[in-house]
Amino acid sequence: MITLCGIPLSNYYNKVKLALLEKGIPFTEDYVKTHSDDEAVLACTPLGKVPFIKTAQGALCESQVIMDFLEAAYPDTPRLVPADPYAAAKVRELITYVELHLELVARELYAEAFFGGKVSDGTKQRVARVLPANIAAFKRLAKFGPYVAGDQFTMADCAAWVSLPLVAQATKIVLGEDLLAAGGVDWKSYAKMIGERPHAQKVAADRKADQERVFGRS
Ligand SMILES: N[C@@H](CCC(=O)N[C@@H](CS)C(=O)NCC(=O)O)C(=O)O
Repeated sequence: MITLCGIPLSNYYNKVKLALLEKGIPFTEDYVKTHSDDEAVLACTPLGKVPFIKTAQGALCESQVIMDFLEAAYPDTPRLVPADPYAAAKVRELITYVELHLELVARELYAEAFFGGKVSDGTKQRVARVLPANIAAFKRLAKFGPYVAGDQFTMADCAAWVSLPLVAQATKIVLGEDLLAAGGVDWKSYAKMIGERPHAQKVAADRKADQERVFGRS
């Protein structure tokens, strides 16, 4: 049995959780906070980032590594990448764009957007400069047909559904403009459509409950 470790507030945790649920893979959850100095945790996730999983063979960290492991280790569950190697690579290409070129750039704003901190003007200027170009590039690849990679639900939707709203919210709160919407990405309709899936509803409910527990608000 797989154990998913991390926190339900984490987008990367929820990316893997949605995949586990969509694939019908049995798992349990273990609440493990970020920035742990516990040697047992660092042995599983050396940077202390979440999520990580524990398997019968050992631990694995990095959400996309975990996704690819699940896809390979559970071939008889619903596929989250097409069988065709090129189509599968196009799905992973989109995930890279969402996470490396959108989410990781917007992440620099999270301290101020979500956690009561401050980010420097230099950081804001950098994000405001880099993100519009990256969003335009993402738009060239994304299909929204209706799923982000085309007409099938894939692991790119697990990644996009958890991260696009954060990019939009962080830029709106800190820069005063939702750069995704400004760039012509109708992320709200997309997030609503994916959010209607029963497994996405479960992920969202667990996230909301954790947010209320931690911050006393949703
Ligand atoms: N590339 C990692 C990113 C994971 C990540 O950044 N997780 C956040 C929580 S959403 C975290 O652990 N942050 C703490 C840190 O960066 O030290 C993955 O895909 O798993």
